Amino acid sequence: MLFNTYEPWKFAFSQESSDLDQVEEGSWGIIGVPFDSTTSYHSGARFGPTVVREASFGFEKYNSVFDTFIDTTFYDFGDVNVIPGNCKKTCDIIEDTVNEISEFKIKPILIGGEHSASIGALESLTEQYDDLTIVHLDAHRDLADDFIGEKYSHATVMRRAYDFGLNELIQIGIRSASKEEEDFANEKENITTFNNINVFHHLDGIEYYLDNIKTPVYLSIDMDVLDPSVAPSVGNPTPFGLSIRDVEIILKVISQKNVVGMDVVETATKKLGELTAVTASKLIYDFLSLI
Ligand SMILES: [Mn+2]
Repeated sequence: MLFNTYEPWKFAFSQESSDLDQVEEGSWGIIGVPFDSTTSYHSGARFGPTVVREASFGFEKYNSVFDTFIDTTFYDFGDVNVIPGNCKKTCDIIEDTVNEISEFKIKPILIGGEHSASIGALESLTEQYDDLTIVHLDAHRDLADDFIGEKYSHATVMRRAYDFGLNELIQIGIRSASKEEEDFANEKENITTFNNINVFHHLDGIEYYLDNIKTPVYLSIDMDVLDPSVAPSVGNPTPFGLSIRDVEIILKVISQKNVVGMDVVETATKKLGELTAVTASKLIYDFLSLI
C-alpha cells in the first residue's frame, strides 16, 4: 500500500462498509444532519457533521478514561439530503431515514445540525416504542408550541416530541425558558426538570434518578447545555452552564440503560479543531466506548 489514508467524512472507527444488506443487527448508525435554516442567532450548525467527524480522528481506539475500547459495531451512513429553508420536509426525510435503518435493527446517532434534527428521529422512535423516555441535555426547554409561528423549529423540538407521545421527558441543565414553557413543564407529570443549579449541587441524586429508568431511552444532547466557556460555538450560547465533567458523568449512567437512539446537536462552527466540535465528537466517542 502506497498511501496511508483516512476518511474524514466518516466517523473514526466506524465500519468500512455501510452497505445496509450486510449490517449487523443491534448495532449503531451515524447520520449527519447539515441543516440550520431555523437558527435564530449564531448560524453554522450545517457544518457540524463535518467538523465533528473530522475531530474524531484525534482519539485512540483505547479509551483510557474508562479503560475500555471503542469496539462496538457502528456505521457511518453519511449525511441526509436536507432541504435548506424547509424544516418540516427535512424532518420528514430524517424520519424516513431512521425508519429505514430501524428495519435493519440499527440504532441512530444523529450529528447536528440544529436541534430540529431530533424531531424526525423522535417521530420514528416514538412510533416504534410507546414507552420512550427522552433524556434531554440543554440550556433550553425547547417546549414552545411554535416559534414565531413555526411549528417545526430548533425551539419547538421537545414540544413536538411530547405531542408524539412519550413515557417521560427528563430535561437536564435548563437555565432559559419562556414563562409558557415553564408552566407547560410544571403542569405535566411526565416532565422532570433538573436545572443547572440542581446539576451543580445534586449530581449524585440525578445519577440515581437516571439509573432507575426502566424504559427505552433516547438521549438528546444540545451542545449549549455546556457552559459557553467550554462550548462557545453553538446556536444560542447561554452562560452558567454545565462542565464537561457533569455531562460525562450523566453520559456514563445513560450508556448503561437501554438506549435506542441519540443525537449531539447544535455544533455551529466552520473551524476544524474548534473546541465545541472536539467536545461533541468526544461525547459520541465516549458513548460508543461505554456501551
Ligand atoms: Mn438549546
